[in-house]
Amino acid sequence: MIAGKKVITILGLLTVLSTAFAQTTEFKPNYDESKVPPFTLPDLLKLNDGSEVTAARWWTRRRQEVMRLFEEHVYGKAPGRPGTFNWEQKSISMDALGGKAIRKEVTLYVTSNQSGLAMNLLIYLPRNAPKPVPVFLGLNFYGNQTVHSDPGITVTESWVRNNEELGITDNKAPESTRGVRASRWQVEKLLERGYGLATLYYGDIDPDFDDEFKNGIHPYYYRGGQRRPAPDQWGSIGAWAWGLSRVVDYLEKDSDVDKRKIAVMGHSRLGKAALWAGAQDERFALVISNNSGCGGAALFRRRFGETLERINTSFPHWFCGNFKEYNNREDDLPVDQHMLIALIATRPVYVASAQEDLWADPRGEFLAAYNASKVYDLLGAKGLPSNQMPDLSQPIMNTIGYHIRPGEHDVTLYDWERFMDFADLHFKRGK
Ligand code: GTR
Repeated sequence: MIAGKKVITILGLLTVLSTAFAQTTEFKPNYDESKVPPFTLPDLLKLNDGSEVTAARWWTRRRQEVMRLFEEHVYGKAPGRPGTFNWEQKSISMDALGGKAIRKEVTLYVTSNQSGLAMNLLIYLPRNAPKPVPVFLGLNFYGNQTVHSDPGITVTESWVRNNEELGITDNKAPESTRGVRASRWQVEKLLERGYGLATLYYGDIDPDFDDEFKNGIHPYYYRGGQRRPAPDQWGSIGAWAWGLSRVVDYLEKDSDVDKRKIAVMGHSRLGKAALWAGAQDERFALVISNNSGCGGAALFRRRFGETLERINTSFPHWFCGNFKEYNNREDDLPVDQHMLIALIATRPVYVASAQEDLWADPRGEFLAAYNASKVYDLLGAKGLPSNQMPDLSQPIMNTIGYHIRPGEHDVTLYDWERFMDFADLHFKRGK
């Protein structure tokens, strides 16, 4: 008995030690191009049964196949458009930002009785531009009040991630967070060029922490005693993408907005969500990924910077359960991210990288966009012309667009100016 107890104690000790070891062994990202392993990308232009994909077959078969693969293995299936959906305009100003803008706040509900999940949308429209106007839609990280110092914006009351730099310490956004992310949104510049902006806090759809999907949108769709999404059902990125589509449900009804000219834009984890939203929902006329990296525009198989295992470890709630099967097995994953970008074809898609953002693997982002070009070219649109990355600040603007700029992981005025150039080009607008 006593010997048995000792064995158990030693085993216990070993478990504690090995867990502590696993937690302290630091992940060392590869930043050396010569250490990128050789790999073969899954062929976009072969059906699962091996037959060739023609332009017609892309639309009738291959696109659906690729979509199913992403749903089943990467982001999980989302529930689609809800039966009951309504909204309420919470505020409107016809002379916001010194008369330059119309500002609206609209709350979107997923239930008919307006209790439950509320997504608070902020919209700026250029006041003097002829309506309807094209709009950029993007999720924000810390609440709508961060996108501009405009005192008319309601400060979010939702749970937000703590961020010492922004003075958020108790998961609640203080007044002082007004405008702290203004440089990432460039509201005035958008308005000057005739664009509107629609934005909402991503945590209104699903708060960004691993609570095993008890909060946020997921529980609204549990069926028959279900307690968390099944392994092939949506994680948080799937939920954020779903929320972006719910905003389009509303924007389509707003007569100030040109519903044929809605561009979805996202940075970093929200760039991952923007790409997945754009892939699934063809109402997004244009899609922009900014520094979206692993699980966004970057190729998993390069294992450069953030890796598949690393992202599943740091953010176990982002992808579907099945995705964890591919930790350290990138080559077995039936897709890679060039296929995600190809799902957007032939709508315009723009991928933006930053030189110092090695964690997001700029070359991997470029190569995914380049390899998606096969589908664009097959369908008569123009992808990226070469597998050589352009120089810094030398944007390419075909139906697939790309730039890499100097600097770090961020959204800058330079990025926005290129996004607007790209939108001008495809929405056929003069400068
Ligand atoms: C990092 C994560 C990246 C990216 C980024 C962000 O911690 O590893 O994949 O999503 O966060 O969203 O800012």
